[in-house]
Amino acid sequence: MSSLFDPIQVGDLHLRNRVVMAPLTRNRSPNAIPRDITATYYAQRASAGLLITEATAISHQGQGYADVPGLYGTEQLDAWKHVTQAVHAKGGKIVVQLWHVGRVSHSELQPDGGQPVAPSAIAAKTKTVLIKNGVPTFTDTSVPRALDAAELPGIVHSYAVAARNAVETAGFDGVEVHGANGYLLDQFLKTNSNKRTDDYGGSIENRARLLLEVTRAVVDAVGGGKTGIRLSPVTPANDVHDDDPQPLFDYVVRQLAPLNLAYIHIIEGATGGPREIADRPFDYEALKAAYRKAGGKGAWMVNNGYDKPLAEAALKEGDDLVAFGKAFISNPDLVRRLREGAPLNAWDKNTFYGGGEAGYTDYPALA
Ligand code: 8OZ
Repeated sequence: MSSLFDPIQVGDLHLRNRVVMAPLTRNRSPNAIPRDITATYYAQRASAGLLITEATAISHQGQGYADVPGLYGTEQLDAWKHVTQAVHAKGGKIVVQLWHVGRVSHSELQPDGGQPVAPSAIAAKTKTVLIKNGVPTFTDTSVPRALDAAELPGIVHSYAVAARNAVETAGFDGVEVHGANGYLLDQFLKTNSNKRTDDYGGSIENRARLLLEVTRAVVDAVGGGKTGIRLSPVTPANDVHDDDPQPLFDYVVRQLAPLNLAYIHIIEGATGGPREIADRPFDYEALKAAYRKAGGKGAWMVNNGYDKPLAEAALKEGDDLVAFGKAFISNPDLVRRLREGAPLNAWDKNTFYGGGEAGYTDYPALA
């Protein structure tokens, strides 16, 4: 039986252990450009088997929050290059999470102050963060406009361009398609946010179409061995809900199986919250079985509320990788602490989003 601390080959990537740093939004990139402290932050955590960056916008239209980074400008790519170099200098591996927020945005963050875009013109009952007079301020998201089907190829292309630039210019080891947490691709998947009557709405096949087109385009751009995807079948994050998620996600992973992805990353339950949701049951073992039965060979990565015993139990059940979120914020040396059974530093919620080094690069490692 493999342990959390054994190496593993994941697509093109050789990982030194199975402990993954989950993507974590930190809002410390003014003008969408990561600063030097971001290179320090990721390099401090480079002993993870794999680092997944915070969600990173593939286009200006894909931006939804103040001070989150992007991948669509030269300065952004140059800044990320410093991050990947710092991580590689420590022997780490890092992929970037490709993000389009869809309707979870505000006109102030959009090109020319326009409306955010979505499958349908239905506002998300959720907040975003704007900076008002220098102060991060929770603000209702704007009412989106429904995307015209003729705009979708351009969005697919933006993902592919961002993926290629991420690998070829910024030096990332790969990319993760953000298909989770109520952002654009998840909005297309789910019944409460997608009321379209064209080829991108209605049936499961239609609602999954954009996510699959995007993933295929990213695979064409950088290769399946450098591509992962994150899914959250039942999360209520950002006001998404599906009437029948099991057949939807079973279909999605069956379609992903032939793409030879590096990994499938599943958020179990409510993102950052309870692993079980009473009125949203879901069978994750059945999902994994559907992927394997369809010939899917990618690593199976699980996430949400894991500690060491739960992570070890997951590996025993045939999962391959475990992604830890908040514990990695407050423990740069989380891998060592888990291995040695050392106590973990507590995290400070007040410094999750925005600010500088406090609560970012100043959590102590073991001596
Ligand atoms: C927390 C705050 C803002 C964004 C996600 C990208 O949930 C996020 C996110 C998380 O995937």
